[in-house]
Amino acid sequence: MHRNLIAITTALLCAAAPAAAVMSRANGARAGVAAHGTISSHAAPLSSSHAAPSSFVTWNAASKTATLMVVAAYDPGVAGGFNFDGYNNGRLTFTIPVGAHVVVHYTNPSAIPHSAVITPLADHSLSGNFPLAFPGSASPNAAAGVANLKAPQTFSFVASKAGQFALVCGVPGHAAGGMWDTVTVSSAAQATASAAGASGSGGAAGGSNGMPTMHGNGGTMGSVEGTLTDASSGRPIVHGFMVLGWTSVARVGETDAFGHYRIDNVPPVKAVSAFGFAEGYVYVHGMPIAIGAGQVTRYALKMPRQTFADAMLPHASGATISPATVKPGQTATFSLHLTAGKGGALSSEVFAVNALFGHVVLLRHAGGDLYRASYTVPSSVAPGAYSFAFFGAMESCLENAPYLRQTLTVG
Ligand SMILES: [Cu+2]
Repeated sequence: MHRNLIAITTALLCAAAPAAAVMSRANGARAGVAAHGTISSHAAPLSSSHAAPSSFVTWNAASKTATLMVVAAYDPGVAGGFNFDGYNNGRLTFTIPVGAHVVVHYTNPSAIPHSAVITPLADHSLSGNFPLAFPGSASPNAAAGVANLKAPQTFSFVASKAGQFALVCGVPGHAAGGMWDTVTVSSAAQATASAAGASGSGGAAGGSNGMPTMHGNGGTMGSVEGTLTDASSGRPIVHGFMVLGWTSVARVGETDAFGHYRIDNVPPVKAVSAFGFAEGYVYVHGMPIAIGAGQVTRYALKMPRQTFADAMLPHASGATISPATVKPGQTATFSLHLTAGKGGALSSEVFAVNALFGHVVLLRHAGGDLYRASYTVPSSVAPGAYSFAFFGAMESCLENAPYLRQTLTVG
């Protein structure tokens, strides 16, 4: 059987911070992230928990055409935005007459990239690389997705065979995290949509990315704390990294046995990117968050497990730190050999991190497969031996696993 695979395409969406506006408010107010704008293609407000399923489909009997309105993250409160039209985990069902023309208008008002793919129902829990159910049944560059998409991407196909299919997000890990609904192609007389069960906001299969909140810490610098948890099980992720402002403030925290991280003494900034990385998980590009003077920003991420074959992942080798012992204020050279996996191109996110060290060492391309950084150890770093985790990401949100380790001794 021929499977029409969607190529994983290169895009900057995992690597670049989305341009969402961030508002900082003092003392207990939510550090609101204005990631959810209005949707030009649909009149219903985003804050409504559910719109009638029938409002997302129209049927033209004369032309035998079903028009679907598919809005990713329609309801930011359902599974952290990992939903279509407010529904996740298959709860929304589009029913399409066999042989119908199907036109899908896809939008995504959120700052997290998503896409829309119609795939066989049996494939809905793949980590990525979803086969197309019908030629043309996906939004462009579905593996990368697109964020802040207000003008619809429109794609169309012919529902040429009866069967059970799924509408999934093609960004790796998102469908496995619950971002899918159901499409039934049958002998129905007209296209309809219906919903089953409750919303997924408290469900077992959570999505990603809640909203950050803030409270006072009494100082002049800011702090960030929160958790990294498994998007499917809800269990804490241990030894995961929260990377804050990888090209700016370049700070990092690591999760403990409760999945909790905290990063202190962060300079106040209106918006800084936040990424969750953990071995065995698809990395999560979170919302830009605000750091306030004297404030603690709380930010939690739910991360989807990655289940790709090793060949898809980037391959890392030869991590070194030289010299292995330095004093504060002295420079060490960090290097790593890194090659892309079959899943796409490498991004610029190549890191050596240790949370007690606290600062992100960003390795830059130095020719061939070599990535390198000459890093001057800040005088604020306490003496000690720091085991750095080395990893590099691909633009498809995958990174090498396991992470490589090298120790730098400061003192
Ligand atoms: Cu998605």
